[in-house]
Amino acid sequence: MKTSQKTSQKSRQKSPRRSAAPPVRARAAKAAAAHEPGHEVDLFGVPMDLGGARRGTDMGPSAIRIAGIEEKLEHLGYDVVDGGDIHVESRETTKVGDATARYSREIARCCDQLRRKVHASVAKGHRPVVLGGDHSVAMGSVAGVAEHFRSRGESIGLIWVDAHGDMNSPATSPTGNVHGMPLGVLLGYGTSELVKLGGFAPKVKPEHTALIGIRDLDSGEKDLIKKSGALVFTMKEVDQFGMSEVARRALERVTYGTAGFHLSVDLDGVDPMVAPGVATAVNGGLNFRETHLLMELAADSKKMLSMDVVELNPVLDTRNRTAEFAVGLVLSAFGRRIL
Ligand SMILES: [Mn+2]
Repeated sequence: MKTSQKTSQKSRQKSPRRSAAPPVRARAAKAAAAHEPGHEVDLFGVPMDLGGARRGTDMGPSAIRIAGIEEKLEHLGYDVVDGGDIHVESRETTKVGDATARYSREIARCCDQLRRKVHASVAKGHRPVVLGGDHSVAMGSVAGVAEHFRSRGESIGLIWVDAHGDMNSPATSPTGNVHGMPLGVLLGYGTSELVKLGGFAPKVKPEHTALIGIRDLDSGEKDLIKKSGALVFTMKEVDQFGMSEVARRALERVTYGTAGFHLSVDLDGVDPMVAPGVATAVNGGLNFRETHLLMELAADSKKMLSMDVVELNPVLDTRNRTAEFAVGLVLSAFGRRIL
C-alpha cells in the first residue's frame, strides 16, 4: 500500500514534466494565466517551532522548498514569487514567558509580521501560500487574509484540516503549547495579544468555519468546540459519509456569505502512514486520496483565497517523503488535475 501510493504520487508529479511544453509555449501559457487574478502565488516561510513540544518544525519551509514547490507551481502555470522566511527567534534566544501560553510573545510578533506580508499579497490579488512551521503560524496568515476582506466589508471562510481541534485556551491546554490554540484564537478565544492581532477579532466566524479529520481532542477543549458552533467533521463523519460529501458540506459552509476561504492544512490530519513527518502523529487519519480529493474539490470551487501547510517535521520524516506529499497537496489545491 505504502509503495503503490508513493509510486502513484511520483508518476503523477513527474509525468507532466516529461511531456513538458517547449519554453516558448510555457511562457505564453504563463502570460495568459497572468491576466486572471489569483494566478500570482506568493510563498512565505515561517520557520517556527516555538508552538509545539518537539523540535524540528522550524525546518519545514526548507524541506518543502527542497521538494520543489516553486517550480512545480510554475509548471502549473502560476507566477510564483518566494518571499523568503519570516525571522523567528530560536528557543535558545527567547524566553518561555507565560507557562500557559509558552513563547506567546515571540509567536505573536512573528504572526504579526506574517499578517502584514499576507495582507499585502492578498491586496494585490495574489494568493499566498504559507509554509510552516507549527500551526501557530496560521494565526498570522488567516489574520492577513481576513484583514484585507474586512476592509471591503467582507468575511472569509476557513477550512481547518487537522487531527486535533486546536481550540485550547491557556486555561484548558494541558501543555501550554500555542500550536494547540490557533483556531480558538482565530474564533476569538484565548490570550489577548494573540486574539487582538491586527487590531480586530474574531478573524473568522464559526458559521464560516469547518474542521476536517479530527480524532484527538483534549477534554477541556471539547466544550469550546461544541460551544463555538464551528462545523466539525471528525474521522467518524469522514468514514460515514465519505470525503466527497464531507468536502461538499464543508465548502458550502465556508463559501456561503464569504469572499472565499483560507485552507489550513495541518499535515497531522493525514494518516501517519502517508505523512509520517509530523510531531504529533495520530493513527486513523485521512488517507492519500481523501486528502487529495479535498484539495481537488477546494480547487474546483474556485473560491480558495490562500493556504498554509504546517507541522511538517523533517527530523521525523523519511527521505523528505512528507514534504513531497505536502507539495502534491498544494498542487491539487491549485488545480492540478489527473485528466
Ligand atoms: Mn493543528
